[in-house]
Amino acid sequence: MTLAVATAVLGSLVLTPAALANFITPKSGGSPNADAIASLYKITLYIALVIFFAVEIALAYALVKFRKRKGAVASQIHGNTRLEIGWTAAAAVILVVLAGLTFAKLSSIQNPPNSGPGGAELGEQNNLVYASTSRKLPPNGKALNITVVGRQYIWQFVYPGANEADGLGAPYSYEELVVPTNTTVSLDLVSADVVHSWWVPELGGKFQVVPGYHNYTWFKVEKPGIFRGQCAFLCGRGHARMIATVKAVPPAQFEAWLAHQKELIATANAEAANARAKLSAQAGAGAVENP
Ligand SMILES: [Cu+2]
Repeated sequence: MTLAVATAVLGSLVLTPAALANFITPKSGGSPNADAIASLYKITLYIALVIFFAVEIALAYALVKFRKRKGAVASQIHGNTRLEIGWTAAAAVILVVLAGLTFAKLSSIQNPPNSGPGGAELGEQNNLVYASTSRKLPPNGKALNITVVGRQYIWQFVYPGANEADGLGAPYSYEELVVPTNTTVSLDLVSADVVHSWWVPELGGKFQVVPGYHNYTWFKVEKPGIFRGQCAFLCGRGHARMIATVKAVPPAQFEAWLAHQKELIATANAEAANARAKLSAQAGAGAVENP
């Protein structure tokens, strides 16, 4: 390898401090909870960096200053009460500061804000069937509630819009979750089989999807965009394929998409019912018993 190539390779490996910070801190920018997680992480990281360098510099100083020299005799020290109280108290102060910062930020991570002006109009779908202490709703109680079903190996998203009579007929989609911008989206996470983990890094932290339980999270996307995620819990041999995409579109476009989706599903269901009726009406050699 020539020197020029080696320099180029080395040059590409060296990151600017900003790029490095993005590389080692959580992704954010999609939703306020992800932003709050990232900023809390950065504050903790910077405090840790200051302490790390202070300790390392003090260590290097001591190593050089008190290195072995000819004729030098090490002083024999047995304890130093002031120093010991000092570092114990300093560590406790750091701990208390970090805990205080974490608790101060926690509410902005856990509690969703109201939808912004121009967000999707939310009707009666917000009435909760089951009261829950773990589901957080915005102060005005209005959120677009979507059920996320984890199953080997695909994510299913069930939107509001079921028939009032039987609770069936809700529009749904697989793999791609379409949401309106400027609208608080509350997710009800359930599993159809094994444990999965819902994770779209730019929209917040991971949430375990456990059979028999309901877990809740939320996000609110300001601008149209696409956010990619991936099941974050090894759930079987197809785990790597279990991807998720969140597509945020303007509310009007969302309403149109949802209506179209409902129509497509109704048409497909009608066709399937037709095909089933034909099959069960068959007679003769090709007869199929319909279970
Ligand atoms: Cu999975």
